[in-house]
Amino acid sequence: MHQNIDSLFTAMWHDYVRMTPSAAKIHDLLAQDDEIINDHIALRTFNLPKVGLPVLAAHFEALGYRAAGEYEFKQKKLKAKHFEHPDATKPKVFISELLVEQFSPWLQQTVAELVAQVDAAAVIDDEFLYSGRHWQLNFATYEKLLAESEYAAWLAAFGYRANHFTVSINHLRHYDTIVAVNDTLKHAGIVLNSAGGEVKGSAQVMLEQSSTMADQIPVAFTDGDHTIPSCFYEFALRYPQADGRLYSGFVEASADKIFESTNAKA
Ligand code: OOG
Ligand code: NI
Repeated sequence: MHQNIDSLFTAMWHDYVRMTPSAAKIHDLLAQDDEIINDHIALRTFNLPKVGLPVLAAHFEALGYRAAGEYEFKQKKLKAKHFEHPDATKPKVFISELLVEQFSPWLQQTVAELVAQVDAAAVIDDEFLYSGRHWQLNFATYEKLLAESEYAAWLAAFGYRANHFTVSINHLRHYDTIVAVNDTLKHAGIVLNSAGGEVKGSAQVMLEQSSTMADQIPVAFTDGDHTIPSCFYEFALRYPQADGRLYSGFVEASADKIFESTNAKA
């Protein structure tokens, strides 16, 4: 387990930027002379005991994080939880898991074979949360997974690492609205995820979110390199609750569309 929250997120950021070259560019574009505050990261996994959501969560719980919200995505066959730290300046963590038993026998068998290749000791290593893929994967299997579940294919290709970081718009001095952030990004040629509209959520649900479409990078499969969607960047504006504190949860209907940021562009 990691000893320190900040060093864990720094290590995850370095891995994430390698997967997502545009994130470094966007970070600099929005930062100007400000510091960028990370609202949250997200991790994905399969719901098999060796690597399930609780296994990933344990790394954060050991650092003082506590489960704070639960979410279900029936169509995508996913469950998720989010975790918060008592120190509200620490990023929130959104962890989802694929409900493997709801898929075809072929997918269940394939995922079992991938997870069987994970060293049981690796999952408690300090580095696990930015260690990537722990299995062999050929491109035909990736494409066949993609036909059943985009999430399964992404996870098979990229494994254990942050699939996004999130710019806290609340902490950007030069932006008051998510639309202004989106406009800056589009002017810079960044493609946003428009599933369900560029802005997901509203002041009524106390959270507005937008995201880029994932970068495309070459990934090594056992039978050669293929360029596929990697990771994306998210932007979140949170609204104050009655008690004056910013809403700290997630919104199922919005999250459902954010997942699609790793889809291949149409
Ligand atoms: C997580 C998607 C949900 C949010 O902020 O609602 C999410 C994922 O793509 O793994 O990040
Ligand atoms: Ni997110």
